[in-house]
Amino acid sequence: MSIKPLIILPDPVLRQVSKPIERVDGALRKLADDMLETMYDAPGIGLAAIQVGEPLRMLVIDLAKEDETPAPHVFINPEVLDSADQRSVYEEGCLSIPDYYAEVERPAAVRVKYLDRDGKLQEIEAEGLMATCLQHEIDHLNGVLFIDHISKLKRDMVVKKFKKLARDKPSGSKAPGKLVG
Ligand code: GNR
Ligand code: NI
Repeated sequence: MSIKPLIILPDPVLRQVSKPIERVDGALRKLADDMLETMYDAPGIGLAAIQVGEPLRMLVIDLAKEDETPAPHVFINPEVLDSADQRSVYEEGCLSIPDYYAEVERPAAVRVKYLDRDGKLQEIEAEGLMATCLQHEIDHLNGVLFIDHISKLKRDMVVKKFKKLARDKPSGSKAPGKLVG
């Protein structure tokens, strides 16, 4: 298992639409394990493959608290079959947008079909945090970020801040990006 570097806003990779997975094999399960390890290390409660630079329709979620037994879930080619009319609001964050949080309104419950890590077709009826997290992660598979669900004013502010951060301190370097300008 290995921890992979996270892709951070405004990297255009995050806007890619991820591709359906054609076969659930050992290499894919290895990627799922690496994603789980990366998510636990961060730490976060969910992670989409595109956040580690793999444009594949796979996501992992573990909602167990730190003092609870881990409960890793792998979702391959997830599809929302139904959404509740009822909405719920959660304060969301994203490992690709570090240290920024905002309230997002989404359907309070969703029915999702997916393949599990054995390639077996499954269906889940999720509510509460699981419903929110699944929708947040499925958005990633479509190149959508939680800031796309907040006001344009707030979104523009966040994007501007992360563009400046990337300019001042390019990823993989500890030194400032430029000497002047
Ligand atoms: O760790 C995460 N926490 C979180 C909190 C509320 C709603 C969604 C999330 S997902 C996020 C990890 C992440 O960025 N997944 O893509
Ligand atoms: Ni996210």
